[in-house]
Amino acid sequence: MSQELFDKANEKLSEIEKYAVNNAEELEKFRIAFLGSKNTIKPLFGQIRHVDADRKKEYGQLVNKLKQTAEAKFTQLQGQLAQSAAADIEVPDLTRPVNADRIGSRHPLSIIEGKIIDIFSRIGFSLSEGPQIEDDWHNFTALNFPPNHPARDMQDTFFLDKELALRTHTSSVQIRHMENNEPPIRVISPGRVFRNETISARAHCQFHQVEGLYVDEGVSFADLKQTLYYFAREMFEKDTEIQFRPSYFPFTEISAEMDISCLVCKKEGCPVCKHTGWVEILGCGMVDPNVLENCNIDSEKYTGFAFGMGIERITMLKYRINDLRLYFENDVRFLEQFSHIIP
Ligand code: 2U9
Repeated sequence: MSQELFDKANEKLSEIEKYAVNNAEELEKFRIAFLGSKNTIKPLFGQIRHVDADRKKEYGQLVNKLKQTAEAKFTQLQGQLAQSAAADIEVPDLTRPVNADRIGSRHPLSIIEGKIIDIFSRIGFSLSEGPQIEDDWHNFTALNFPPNHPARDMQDTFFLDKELALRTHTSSVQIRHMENNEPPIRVISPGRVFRNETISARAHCQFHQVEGLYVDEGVSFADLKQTLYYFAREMFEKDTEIQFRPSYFPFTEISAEMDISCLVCKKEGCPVCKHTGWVEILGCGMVDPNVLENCNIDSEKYTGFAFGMGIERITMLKYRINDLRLYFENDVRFLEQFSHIIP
C-alpha cells in the first residue's frame, strides 16, 4: 500500500513539473486542480495514515514537496503568460517624429485681404469699417443712386424691411467716414457684402470687397492711376502692366475699369484672360461731386478718387481657384491647401 501512495504522489509531481499553459483560462484550471480549496494534492495528505510507520516521514516530505512544487509552478506559469502578453503588444517606434498639432490655417480670403490692407497701409491709407446692415441713405441715396436704380430692387438686394438692407458694397462705410471726418481722407474699407444672386461657380449671394477712397484738394485721375499701378505691382508681379477702360457707376464720374496684364500667359493669350491678354480686377473713378456734397464736403474745393475690388476675384487669380462656392463651404480639403502660407 505504501508504495502505491508513493507512486501516485510521484506521478502527480511529474504532472505538475511538465504542466504548460497557453492562456489565462488554462492557468486558472491549473490553480483549481493543484492549489484551489478542492485541489487534488489535499487527499494525498490524508493518506499518510495508510503509509508504513518507517516511511511516514519520507511520504510527508514528498507530499509537502508536491505542494511547494505546485506553488512554484503556478508563479512560473503566471510569469510566462505575462511575458508573452507583453510581447504581443506592438511597441511603437519611439524614434518616429511626433505629429505636429493641427492648428488650422488662414482662409485664403483673409490672406489676400491682409495683403491688400498691407499694401495700401504702406502709402498712408487707414482702415475704416462699418455695419453690414445699412439704411437706404448710406447704401444708395448718398452714393447718388437714382430712385429707380435696379440695385434698389428686391430682386438684387436683400431688404430686411422698407428702410434696412444687407449692404451691397462697402461704399456705405466710406459715406459714414466722410460724414464724420474732414478731408484729407485716405481710407480703405474691407468687408463682407451681399447681393441677391443665384449661387453658382461664378456668382454668390455674399462676397468680400476692399474699397478705397482718397479725398483732398487737387486729387486727380493721375493720382488714381499711379496708386493703382503701385497696387498692381505689389499685389501681383513687379512687371505687371495696367490698362483702363471707360465705365459707368452712379457714385463716380469719370468711371473706369482696370485690367492687369495676364499673369498666366504674359499677354500671349490663354483661357484665364479669354485670349485678350488682359484680366479685369477692379472698378474706379473720380468721386461724383454729388456724393461729396451729400457728405457735406465742398466739391468746389475738394476732389477725390475711389476704387473697389472683389477679394474673391483677386484670390481666384492669385491661387487659380475656379469656383466661388469653395470659399464658403469650408471643406478642409480646400482650406488645408493654404496652410503653408503664413502671412
Ligand atoms: C464712395 C464713393 C465712391 C467705389 C468704387 C467701384 C468703382 C467698383 C466693384 C468692383 C467689383 C464692386 O466688388 S465689385 O463687384 N466696384 O467697380 N467701386 S468705384 O467708389 C466709391 C466708394 C465710396 C464714397
